[in-house]
Amino acid sequence: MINRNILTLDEFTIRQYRKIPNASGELSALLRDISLAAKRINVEVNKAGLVDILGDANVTNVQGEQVKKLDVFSNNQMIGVLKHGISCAGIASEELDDIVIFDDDVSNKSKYVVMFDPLDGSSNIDTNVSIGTIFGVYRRVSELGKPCSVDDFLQPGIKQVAAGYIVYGSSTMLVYATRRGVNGFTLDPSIGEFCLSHPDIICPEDGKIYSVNGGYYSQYDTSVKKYIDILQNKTKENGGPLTQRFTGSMVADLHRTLIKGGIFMYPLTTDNPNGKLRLMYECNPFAFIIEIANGMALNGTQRILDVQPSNIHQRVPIFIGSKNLVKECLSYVAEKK
Ligand code: AHM
Ligand code: MG
Repeated sequence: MINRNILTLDEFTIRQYRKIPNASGELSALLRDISLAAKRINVEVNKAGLVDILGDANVTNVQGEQVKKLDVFSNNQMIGVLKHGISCAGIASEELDDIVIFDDDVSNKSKYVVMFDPLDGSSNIDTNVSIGTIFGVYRRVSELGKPCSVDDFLQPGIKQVAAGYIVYGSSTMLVYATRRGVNGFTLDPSIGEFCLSHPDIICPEDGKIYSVNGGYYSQYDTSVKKYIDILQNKTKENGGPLTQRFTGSMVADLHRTLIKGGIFMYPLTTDNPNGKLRLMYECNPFAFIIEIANGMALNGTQRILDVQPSNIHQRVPIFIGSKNLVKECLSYVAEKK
């Protein structure tokens, strides 16, 4: 009997699927594929600050390839691993206008489609703020054996079978959720593997941190302003005082919210009257993860996971995090309606 103190991502997912009768292991393979892309993206993200001394976008790298912008690089890595794997019939990416249907013998038999934001918060790269990759996995509704179709992608978030993110931060972590729970894995650079470090993550029911871009205060509607005023003025007696944090990198802000509790908001603004964040690549995956972890995610009137998408790139407002804070937020934000 080997004493295994450390469980790698692969060992963990295989352990999970062995518990499910007739499971094919496709989801496990898909997560392995995504983790490979994440490791490659991580290497490039770590080198981002060296671009000026190692070369710029017009220079070729050691493999003879052109050095590409990091978000294009990340997008290509995600597409590459999913196309060459056995589990994915097609993808949609925040970086691309249209869905990509893989349409080959293996992919046409694959059960899943994946929607992702390859490098969220990339405007933060210059200043070393954490950035991330976000993904949501859906079971196809189109016929197996044929190419997947746009209907596979236009499913509400509640239909996700798994969702996750990678945060390239002080450590690199991969966190993913299935209906069985949310688990976090930290990249051990010495063996190049993601290792289980945060089993069974639960988002605390309350939190001390709220996260919103206060610079847009004048652009928020009255009900949102009122709720922000309430948060700012909480005293010890009513659960305060609270801390405000907003990095401009959703993955970093929501990773903190998931672990420590709190609320993250990106409401409607006059500049972004439909909201800024994308339903399919940003909001649905995080809504799924936070809900599985016992939190809540709303668009102001409705659960994010129930929103029926009409367009793969549609945007939504979002209020997400600890259950009690999101409920409290709703009591103000819904007042207007
Ligand atoms: P991106 O997909 O172009 O990187 O934009 C998404 C990011 C989120 O990570 C973050 O929460 C938000 O944009 C910040 O936007 P703003 O600078 O408008 O507050
Ligand atoms: Mg994004």
